[in-house]
Amino acid sequence: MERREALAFDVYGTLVDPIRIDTRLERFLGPDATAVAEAWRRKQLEYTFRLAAMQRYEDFAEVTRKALVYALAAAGRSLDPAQQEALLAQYNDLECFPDAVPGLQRLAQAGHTLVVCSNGTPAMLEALLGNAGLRGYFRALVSVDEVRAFKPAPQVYHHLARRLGRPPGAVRLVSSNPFDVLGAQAAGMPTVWLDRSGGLFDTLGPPPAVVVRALTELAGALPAP
Ligand code: 2OP
Repeated sequence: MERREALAFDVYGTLVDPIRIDTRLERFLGPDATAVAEAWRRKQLEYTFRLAAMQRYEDFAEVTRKALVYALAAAGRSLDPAQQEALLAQYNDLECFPDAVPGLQRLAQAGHTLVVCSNGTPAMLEALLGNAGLRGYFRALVSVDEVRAFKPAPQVYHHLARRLGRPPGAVRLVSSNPFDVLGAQAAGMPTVWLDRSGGLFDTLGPPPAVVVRALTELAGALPAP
């Protein structure tokens, strides 16, 4: 029997694929596109971690813009402002993973409460999830912008729990990002690791008890009450 849970989904890398922006980058950069997309994502996350460590905040749209400029420079490439704007607009229209819609459908049918918890700004999340056809599954979009901190700062997860009116132990974070899984665990939340990497988890801590390879497995993998 499935227990009805409050499930909070990470977005980038979990529901939508930030690396697939390489198809748009290809028009401008040809064969460098995938390497630049990967460097862009790595730098974007690095900036969020560094801002969190410095206890400073610039929103995710700004961080994403600065990370793009860095990734282009690191590859020895440059794009004109209109091309950069086109890429940043595309960041709100990323491809969703093929298991996202069927997985969320099953969870919604089973009666679970679904929300999003993301580094994205509220405007980014509304646009992105609307464009991906996912918005309707979520009761709330919880953005780190509301506490001006980035994952894995504990205040993000405590804020998520407050928004849901539940203690942290009664909200389960679902993420493909190990740093997010471990951050939520450190804040007292049960978690699910969505393994999109072929088994490579962080060595900072053990993977959670619930690991799935696709969102379509999740409804059947949640522990019985
Ligand atoms: C998210 O917060 C960590 O990028 C990831 O959606």
